[in-house]
Amino acid sequence: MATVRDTSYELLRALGMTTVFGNPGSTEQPFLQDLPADFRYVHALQEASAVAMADGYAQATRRAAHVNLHTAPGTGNGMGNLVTAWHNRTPLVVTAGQQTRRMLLIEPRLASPRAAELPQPYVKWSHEPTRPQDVPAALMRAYATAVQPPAGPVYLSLPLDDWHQPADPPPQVRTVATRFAPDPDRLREFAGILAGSRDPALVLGAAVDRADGWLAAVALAERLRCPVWSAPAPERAVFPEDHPQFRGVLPFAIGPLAERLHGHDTVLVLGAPVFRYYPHVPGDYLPPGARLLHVTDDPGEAARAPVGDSLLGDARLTAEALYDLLPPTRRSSPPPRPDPPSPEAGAPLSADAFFATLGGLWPADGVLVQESPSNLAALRRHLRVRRPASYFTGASGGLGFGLPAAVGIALAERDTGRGRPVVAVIGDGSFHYSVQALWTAARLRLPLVVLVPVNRQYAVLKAFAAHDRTPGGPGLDLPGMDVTAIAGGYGCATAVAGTPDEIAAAVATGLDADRPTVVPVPIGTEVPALL
Ligand SMILES: Cc1ncc(C[n+]2csc(CCOP(=O)(O)OP(=O)(O)O)c2C)c(N)n1
Repeated sequence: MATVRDTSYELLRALGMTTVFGNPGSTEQPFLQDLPADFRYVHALQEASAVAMADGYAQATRRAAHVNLHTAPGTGNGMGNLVTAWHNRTPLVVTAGQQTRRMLLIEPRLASPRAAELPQPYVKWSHEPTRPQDVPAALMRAYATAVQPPAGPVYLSLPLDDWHQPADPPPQVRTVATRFAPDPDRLREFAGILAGSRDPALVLGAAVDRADGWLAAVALAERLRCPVWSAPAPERAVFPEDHPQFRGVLPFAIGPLAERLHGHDTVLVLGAPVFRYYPHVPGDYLPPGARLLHVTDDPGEAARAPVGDSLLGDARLTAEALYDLLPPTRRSSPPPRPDPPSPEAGAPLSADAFFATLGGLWPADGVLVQESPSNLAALRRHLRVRRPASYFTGASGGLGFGLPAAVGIALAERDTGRGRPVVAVIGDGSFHYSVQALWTAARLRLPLVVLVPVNRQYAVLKAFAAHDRTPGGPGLDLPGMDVTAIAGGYGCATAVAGTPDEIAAAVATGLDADRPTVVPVPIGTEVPALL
């Protein structure tokens, strides 16, 4: 007779989720025992890494991924990156072990007494099945919830004695839509406003890349002949950044953002929140006389926006539909933005010199994973992303996503056969939040290159202190840390690179290697301005 476990594996197989990211504990062992031969367990040494590896893998494969966590403490460890997965809109099916139902009443060790509440509010659905026989159907519902727009993580708490119970007949394997088209009447209104606009601007968000919408965005931008901005603090790149209409990334503060859009009468925001702000710089949300049109697949995001009129729809479908409705314009295209000045290669290198070097050697099909807070602007100045699905960072602002996400992305590049080179730029502070992901990358023999700008400080927090006039706080310096020794201890190759030539050699060698390479790059300690 089939067990709950047999039926659950059958369902996961049918849904294409045969990779399990996780860290095992006694509450998970009845699920994991005798893992079927067609399943693969990606072993992370801590749950934060398991969640972000699965996130990177899901984003790069454009499919839901499965993470298996240890009951309450494991869920707690994974929580920071679950917050990030929520903001990333990544479809993750998170299962967590739970103590045996036979003892839950008396709350034994490792019981999670309010398990379904624990990951809230950073999951779309959270549940502990009422009966063991409901586990497979709950997995089906979890999957359907995770992948439908707006996609995101879901959580199931699964008591360890459920797996060997006799199963009900298997649930139907169902398919669900992962995108939806906009309301045609409202779409025509939006097209009419854009067609009558004197000077429109297009602001694109990560949903464009998630929807594989670069071509549609370029066609729409060229039809409108307007400047194109990336929405602030984007977690994905959204447009070819060498395109003459591309203006860069909008600032993440209210007043400065509105200033940057000065003069436009219509601002079309496609696939982004309105807007992702960070430091509070008061001001008007929009420049005088501007009207905002917001396209999103998330009613919550539409409701939260402080200004603008919204239209619900998938970013790519909506861009394509708007293109079809818009007549050609007589406006001339804006002039291209100038190239950044070439920085001097001093010693130690400035962040600008480091990233100008990286931009110069960047492989055409390279994938960049970024978690380098104070250096972000310098990186984006010199390394222009030109292809879809090739720039990833966390949408939440929480550290500890980038390094494990890069491992998941590199694994996806191998599994899909695309084999694109993956390079992560991870600050020497950020490096430590999920550092154990390096061990998984080494075990999987992934040719991931991790560049670590070493400034021995939390520079962005110093920039914040200067901006907010809160100087003198503790804990902003990072002396006495040996990135090379740590990376070597997890089984990675290492090479310190202090000059452009050394960086070029380390990247070329690392991308050719059969294991990850960690490259500390000493850089200057100057603290860039926050805005
Ligand atoms: C989980 C988490 N803890 C703490 C912070 C606060 N924080 C933001 S940036 C930062 C410093 C990052 O340092 P590093 O990676 O060296 O980059 P730098 O600012 O020096 O460029 C810290 C601690 C955070 N964002 N997330």
